[in-house]
Amino acid sequence: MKKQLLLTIAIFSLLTCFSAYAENSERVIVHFNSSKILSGKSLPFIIRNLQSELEDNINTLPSEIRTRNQINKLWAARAIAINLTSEEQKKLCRQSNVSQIEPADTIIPSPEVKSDPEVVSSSWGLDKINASRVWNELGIDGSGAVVGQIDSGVFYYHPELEGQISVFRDFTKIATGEEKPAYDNTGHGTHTAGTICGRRKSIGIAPGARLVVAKLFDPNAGAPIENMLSAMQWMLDPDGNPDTNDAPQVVNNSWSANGNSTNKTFWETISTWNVAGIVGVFSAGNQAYLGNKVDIPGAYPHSFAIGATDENDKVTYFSQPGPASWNNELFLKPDVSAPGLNIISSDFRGGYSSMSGTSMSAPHASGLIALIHQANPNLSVSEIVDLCRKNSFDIEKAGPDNKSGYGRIDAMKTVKAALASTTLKDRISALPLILEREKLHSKTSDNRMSASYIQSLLKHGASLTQDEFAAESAAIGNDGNPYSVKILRKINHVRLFNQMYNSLRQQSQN
Ligand SMILES: [Ca+2]
Ligand SMILES: [Ca+2]
Repeated sequence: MKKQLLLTIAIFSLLTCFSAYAENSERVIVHFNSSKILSGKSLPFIIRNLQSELEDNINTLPSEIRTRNQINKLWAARAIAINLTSEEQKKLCRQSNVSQIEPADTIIPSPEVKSDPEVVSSSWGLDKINASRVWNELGIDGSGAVVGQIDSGVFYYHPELEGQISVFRDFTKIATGEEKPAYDNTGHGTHTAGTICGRRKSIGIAPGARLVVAKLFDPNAGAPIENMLSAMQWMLDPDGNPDTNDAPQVVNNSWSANGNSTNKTFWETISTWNVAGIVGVFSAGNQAYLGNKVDIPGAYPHSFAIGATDENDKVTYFSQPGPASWNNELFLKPDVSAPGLNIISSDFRGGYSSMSGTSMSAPHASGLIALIHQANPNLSVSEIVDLCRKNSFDIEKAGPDNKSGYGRIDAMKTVKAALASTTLKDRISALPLILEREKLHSKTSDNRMSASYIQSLLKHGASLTQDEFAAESAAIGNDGNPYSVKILRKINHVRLFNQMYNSLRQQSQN
């Protein structure tokens, strides 16, 4: 059985290897077979393990190849980018640990900027998914969460995004790796960033979240897959130090490549994100009218694809449907849908503009995941995806369908379910992690991230019944966490204050 599997892999390698045939030396991605399963491990362990696994694979290459300059080590993808002649490619194809060789300069098209002629209404999407109810009734606004964004960059000085951008890197010119202040020259990224975390509470789903921004797209210029794989890998370790946990918990990807294929370029990187606890959110694609199914990487069974809905909860004419097909098996896609028609958000020239596309839907879902993270920081990627699916509002055909997936996302219902899946004790125990993240992602003396996270704990504690609070107090009192006692004391004060306030109010009414 094992032998048969290896044989299948070998045939697959030969088939895909020769497709990259070229006379002269060309830049290619060499993909290696994945071996180790790393789920349940810490992020530093995962990163170091993948890095050393890649070194082992590089060491199996002929010495004249492995000592070559300009090898780009794409450990998250279990791959390298390198210049090879066609003879060398053929030679590597015969190696048992090489699964695929493909051109590195295949272009992922720049996401279309579909500007609507005029601003037609307020940001209806935010109300439709009940985001403001989550802030007001549950005290949760995404504080403590970090969201990654792979797009056209962000206009740093937009008032909606002031203080929201933690790190920026320009991947359009990968060779220079030059650090610059965040900028956006198409408008697409500033718009999606506003929907994720615009902080004036009029356009952003998670105004408390911070952004890690990778710029990949220039006007009318797509991104070569080598740059894209590099940016996706960078999300796991933005500061280049595997021991610091500065990775985002969700990465918004309002881009896609043609899905009617068996293209697995991004397959391993998505798997790596998943074991690292990073939810990859992808737009489904905007060409349903051409008969296209959901694009990759959203079409992969292990990634999260978002379709677009309008104000009446109808899937838009452009939103690409499922199902997706892998290894002769069909998968329901998109996973869920979110507002994507006439969406108002931040404009890269300042002010606001309206845009349409599944590009606008994905950031609604990414913002929701930041909210979920504040409610329960201990959920795995599959648990988060599951919560989003199960708590969506059913639309189109009854039950899960290949137009809308599980339905249109509902932030209130989903975040409530996330809160119900945890305890106050577990939320408090995540505080050291949030404080570490704040140190890595906040400007000096800004403690907005942890302060708002703690505020939401107080709100949670105040909302418990007397019995629930007694049970939580007993559990928290024994956990030996120095933060717990302090926070418990604060919650006690809030509860006593509320009791006093309510009885005074009652007296005055009598
Ligand atoms: Ca790091
Ligand atoms: Ca349905």
